[in-house]
Amino acid sequence: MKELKYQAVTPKEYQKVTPEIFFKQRRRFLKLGAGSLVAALSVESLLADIVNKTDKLHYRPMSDKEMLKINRNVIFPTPEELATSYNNFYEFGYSKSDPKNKAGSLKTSPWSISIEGEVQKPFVIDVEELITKMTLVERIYRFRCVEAWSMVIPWIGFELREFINFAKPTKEAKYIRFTTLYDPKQFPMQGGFLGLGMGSSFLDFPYKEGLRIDEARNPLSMLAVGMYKKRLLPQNGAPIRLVVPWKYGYKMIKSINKIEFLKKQPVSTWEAENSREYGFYGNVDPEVSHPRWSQSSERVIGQRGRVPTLYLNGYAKEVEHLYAGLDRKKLY
Ligand SMILES: Nc1nc2c(c(=O)[nH]1)N[C@H]1C(S)=C(S)[C@@H](COP(=O)(O)O)O[C@H]1N2
Ligand SMILES: [Mo]
Repeated sequence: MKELKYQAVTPKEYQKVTPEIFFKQRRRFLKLGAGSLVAALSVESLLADIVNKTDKLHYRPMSDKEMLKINRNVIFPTPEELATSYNNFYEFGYSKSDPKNKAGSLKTSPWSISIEGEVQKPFVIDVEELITKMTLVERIYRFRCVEAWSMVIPWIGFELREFINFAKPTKEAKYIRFTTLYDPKQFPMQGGFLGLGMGSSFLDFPYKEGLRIDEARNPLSMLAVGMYKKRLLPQNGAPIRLVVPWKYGYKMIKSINKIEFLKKQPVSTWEAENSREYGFYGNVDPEVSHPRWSQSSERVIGQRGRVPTLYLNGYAKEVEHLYAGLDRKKLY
């Protein structure tokens, strides 16, 4: 596979896609003085290729208490080792270690994607060819699973709106649906419980997810083909997966091989399984509890303790307008 050529995050862009809190926090961190020099330096080196040191930002300094809470979930990207070994990919099993242990055999090249439904002309394209037609960018996003844990992931991919323009949907297209490859030979759980081909597992495979077309066109929405400056590994949804940072992780469907434009709101896989617990919207909201647990705080993978969950995962400024007038309880 060819090396990924992508545009690294510019300070301006970073500011656009990353909560202000990040910048406030970073400044505060750097101001702590000699005692924190080592920590500050390591933060600087972590970010050296991401954020230009001359960026001018207006901000309200945070209290030390706030800082201690926030720096854990925003400043530090999750160690790559954790992001590639603690995964949800039910096609390989229910445990967090199954994807890494079992996904190695997934054949991700060649990989074609079929574009169907409300488009001027349906077509099939290989993911490698698609990549050459899109503008690859790096985006560092917070990532929040519905199970109340979180990470910070440096993705590489392209904006979904660029793909939508390329796919040329008709005016009738109000929703977009993504489907994971169906191949029980490669995804053991698709073959039924324990891969024995007896009945079906608890999920109705292939995994499907959907977005409203305006959500999909939001500049934060992307199709990722890499993370940590490299191609996606199979356990993270190679060769191509959805990334929508203000929604719970279950929306971020992996290993996509079909994209359809639809007139009507589709039913997602988890929604079909239990719509009370996993709605179509899946918006991160600390005030709307999961029926079995609170969503007001989260466990940051690789850190101790919990931090407060942010409304729309910290991206309210960018996406809140999409939900004006809608009941937050119904956006779960
Ligand atoms: N096809 C498919 N996509 C999927 C899943 C899955 O089981 N199958 N799990 C989802 C859930 S619940 C989460 S939290 C994220 C996990 O992504 P990660 O393993 O890269 O962190 O993938 C999402 N995409
Ligand atoms: Mo999840």
